[in-house]
Parts: sequence; C-alpha cells; structure tokens
Amino acid sequence: MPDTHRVPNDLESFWMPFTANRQFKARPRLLVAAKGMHYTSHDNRQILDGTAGLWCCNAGHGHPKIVGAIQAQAAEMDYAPAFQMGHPKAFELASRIAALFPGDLNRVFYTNSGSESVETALKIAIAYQRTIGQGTRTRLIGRERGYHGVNFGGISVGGIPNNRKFFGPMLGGVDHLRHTHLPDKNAFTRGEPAHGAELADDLERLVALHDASTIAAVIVEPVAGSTGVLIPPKNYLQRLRQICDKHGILLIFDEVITGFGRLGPAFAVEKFGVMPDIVTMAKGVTSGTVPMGAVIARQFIYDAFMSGPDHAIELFHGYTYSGHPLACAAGLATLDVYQQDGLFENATALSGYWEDAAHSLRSLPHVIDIRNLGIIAGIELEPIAGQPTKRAFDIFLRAYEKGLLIRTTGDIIALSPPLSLTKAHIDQMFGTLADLLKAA
Ligand code: PXG
Repeated sequence: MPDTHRVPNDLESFWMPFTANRQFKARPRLLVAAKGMHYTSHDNRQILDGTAGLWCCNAGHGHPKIVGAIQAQAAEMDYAPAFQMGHPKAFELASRIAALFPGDLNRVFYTNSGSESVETALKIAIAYQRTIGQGTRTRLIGRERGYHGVNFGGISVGGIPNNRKFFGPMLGGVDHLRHTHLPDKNAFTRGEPAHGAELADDLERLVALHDASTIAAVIVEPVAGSTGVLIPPKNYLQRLRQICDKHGILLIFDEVITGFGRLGPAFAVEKFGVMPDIVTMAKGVTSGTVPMGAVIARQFIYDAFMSGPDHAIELFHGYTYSGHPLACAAGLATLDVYQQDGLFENATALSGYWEDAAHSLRSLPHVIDIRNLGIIAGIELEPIAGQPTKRAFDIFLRAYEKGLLIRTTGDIIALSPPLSLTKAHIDQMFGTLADLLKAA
C-alpha cells in the first residue's frame, strides 16, 4: 500500500461538487475554523456566515453543547446496525422531531441527506398507494424551478434545467406544475406575494390530463430555496392541499431548508397552517454538524404498512447510516440548543428587521426584485447582457473579500444566516451588500 502521507498535497484530486473547479483552484477559498456566526478563512480573516453554511447551521457554529454531545457519543458507541437493531437515541430523537409537528405527522424515517429524504418520501408515497390497493398511482408531480436534491427521483420531480439535462431520461411518469414566480405582479413583495394562488390549479389540469388514478403524490418546497428564493403566493399551498384531498393525492412538503426555524416556526407546516402527508427534512436537524436527514409521515401512512406477519419487513428501504448514533446525538443536542437558546423565537423576532434591511437595497443599481420570509432573503440582479450569472458571482467573490459569505444562484443572491443572528449582523450583511451593489 502506498504511504498516502507522501503523495503531493495539491488541489487537483478533489472534484468539487456544484463548484467552478478551475476558478476555485486558481483562487482557492478555504475555510479552516468556525465559531458562532463566523468562519475563519485560510488567510485568517473572520467571515460573517450569511448562509448558515449551506442553509444548515441554524444554531451557529461550534456550539459547545452540540460539540460535546458528538464527542461523547463517538467515545460511547460509534455505530449500531440500522437494520433489525436499534439504539436509544434514534428513538428519542424521532419522538422529539415528531413533537415539532402538529396532528398525526408522527412517524420518522432517517436518512443521511436531503436528497435521500426526497427519494425516501417519493418511495413511501408510491408504496403507500400500492399498499392501500391503489397500485396504478405511480406518477409523481413536481414543480418547475423546484430543487429536491440530486438523486434520480429528486431531479425528475425537480425543475432546475441544468440539474436535469445532462442525466438522461430520469424517472418516467413525472409531470410538473408551473413555478410561482410572477415578477410583473409580485416584484418587491414583502413576505407572501398577493398573486399566484391560482397556479395551484395546474394540479387540476394534470389530473384532467393523466387521471387521478395514475398520480401518487405532489412534492413542493413550501419556499423554493435553491432556485433563488420563491415565496409561495398567499393561499397557494392551501389550494394545493385542497386539490390533493379531492383526488386522493399525497402532498409532500420538502422542508430541507424551511425546517428547523428558518421561517420562525419549527416548520413551514406551522408557518402556513397547511398539513402535508409527508415532510422531508435534513440540514438543520443537526445544524449541519453531522450529516442527517429524515422523513416524517402521517400515522395513517405508517399504519397502512403495518400488516402482514409480525416477523416480515414492512418497508424495503433504508440506509446503513439511517439514525447514525453520532447524528442522533448531534440532533438531540441541536434540538436542546434551539429550545434553550430560543433560536426559533429569535428568528421570529428579527424577521421584521430582516425584511426592512433586505428591502433597503431596493433602489440600488441592478436590483430587479427582493423576496423575503422568515430569515431568508433573495435579491435578484439584472444579468449582464450575454453573461448570465456573472454579476451575482462577482458580488459573491467581492463579498467574500469583504468578510461576508453569501450564496448566489443564477443572478440571485440568497441569504440565510444562522438563527443566532443579531441586528448588528443583519446591518453588516446588508450594509456590505449595499456597498458592493453601489460600486458594481
Ligand atoms: N431538498 C431541498 C428543498 C433542498 O434545498 C435538498 C433537497 C438536498 O439536500 P442534500 O442534503 O442532499 O444536499 C436540498 C438542498 C443553495 C443550496 O445554496 C441548497 C441546497 C444544497 C446546497 C446548496 O441553494 N439544498
């Protein structure tokens, strides 16, 4: 075996995900430490985290309670088999996640990422329909501009062209609702836009086209994040729920970014008062410290599987690392921190200040829309003619030089800092952006 310490350490071996590899490797941006609201860069600068990592570090970085819980768990028990065996923290965490949801959303299935949560939710939906004697219901409905991770089910129901077009035919039997972005009517709306609830009626059209007896489930992000922050029009989600009910279609909320206080309440389910049948989550469940995802299903879905002989496996699905002990320990400590530090309350309390700060950029050069909800903001810039994505990416690079981490997608800047933020952090974020936009 080669001595792996002696191979040259350069940047070439690592094929980086969703990254402009050549640009990055020419001018690397390495983060070497993190504490609270800040990263430390390799050149020893403090970088304000405007993105909670990738929408995941809702509790901020390096929280001593979470760090301690992970360290203790690693020493106590590294791993327990996930199939036909269990360990106490997996059950405890499932109960505590279920307690964050209303009604009978109370059966938790563990995964290791948002993408796996999506695949799990889609598979549970199709298998559920078959289990109740509706085996012709195999069709999945997603939405244009939707992001549901990068696995084949997720890109099939997803609606981001670049994430789909390279990867062949994907899943069959999928169709899409139109997206809800209506800039002519809704630009610069604070919070939920007034126009667009009727776009939910697309589902009626798809039912008319395909027949309800072929449709298993609809999946949407309550707030679409990756595509550049699209807030649902008032009553849109309610209307989608009604149409699903009318036709026996399951409604799946992909809450991978909206979960764990991002909108103030624990989940969008509570924020919008709409009850889906299945919810996906990841990211904030461990505040990004250990990879983990989960799916929560309503009890009637779980119960439908609990037939047949007692010794038989009811759902042929699961991952080696489903409910990994380190992730469960991190999850339990993270939920403690959310509660004890009042982070969801902090998000709710600051959401008005956040909204005002975001919309203060309205009249700056090239800003064509601003969208916000909870502690999320999307600032859409006019693309440079013939060079889409460049304007926002340049701002990203310059913000990083100025000590602020943002995310961009297309020409949209997305902000989603840890929920431990203060007014001073908000001032710094939007102040830095204002300076950069003025100078651009
Ligand atoms: N569903 C939704 C709604 C997501 O936002 C996933 C599924 C997939 O999660 P994993 O853990 O497999 O990556 C996501 C992920 C961004 C950004 O900057 C968003 C995500 C991931 C990375 C970057 O918008 N969302």
